[in-house]
Amino acid sequence: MASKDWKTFLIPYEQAVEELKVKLRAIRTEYRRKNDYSPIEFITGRVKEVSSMLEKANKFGIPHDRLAEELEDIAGIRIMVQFVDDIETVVQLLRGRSDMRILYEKDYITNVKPSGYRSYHMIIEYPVNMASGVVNVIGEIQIRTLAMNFWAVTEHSLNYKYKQSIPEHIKIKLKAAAESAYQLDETMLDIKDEIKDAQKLFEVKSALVSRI
Ligand code: 0O2
Repeated sequence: MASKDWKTFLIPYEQAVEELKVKLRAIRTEYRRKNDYSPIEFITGRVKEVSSMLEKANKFGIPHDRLAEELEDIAGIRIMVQFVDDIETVVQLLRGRSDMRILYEKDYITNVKPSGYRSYHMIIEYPVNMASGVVNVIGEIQIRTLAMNFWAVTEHSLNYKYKQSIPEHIKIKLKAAAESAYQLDETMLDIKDEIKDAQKLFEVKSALVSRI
């Protein structure tokens, strides 16, 4: 595909990512306005790099005219939460939405990947209204705690550095770090109510100070 064709191919994906970021960030704003605890901490989104798409297509033998159907993470959204049980809340929230269809889900929290990776993935179909009509875009929403995200982002950059062949001694350290991240999530969950109270107090104090 020529670079102009890639640009055209990616338009609905870019649109989907932008719309989903705005809509999902609005959920956090809504909770905050109501002075309620938000299960969403922050959201990021990206459209997969063409080089990364081609790499994956080559790895799995996907013909270029099948990319839209076979590559499910061309449009990617990441939702970060503070506590492990917020993931279930966000999952329920997404399942109840009328602007997307959940195709299937992958629970890498119960079924931790051999690398140590933990996250909850939802593969969705999202309609984008283009000038030419509606295009149903397939995308992936990853939901994870801040600790899971720290681990995943770090491991991802090491994979990039070592071209997917991280040395064994570093892999062992990464496994240990994944276990520590899991323990951190469990400990924070134990004191979730304490933390929520403290954050609420802190927000009230900040609001008062900003009015002075
Ligand atoms: P990027 O740069 O985030 O786009 P497979 O290749 O079969 O393992 P599959 O079936 O395509 O994966 O889907 P899966 O397992 O849901 O993984 C898709 C995305 O999840 C990955 O995209 C990563 O973002 C994340 N992910 C999955 N496993 C790992 C892991 O072990 N470590 C980290 N850091 N992230 C992971 P890409 O295309 O790899 O990368």
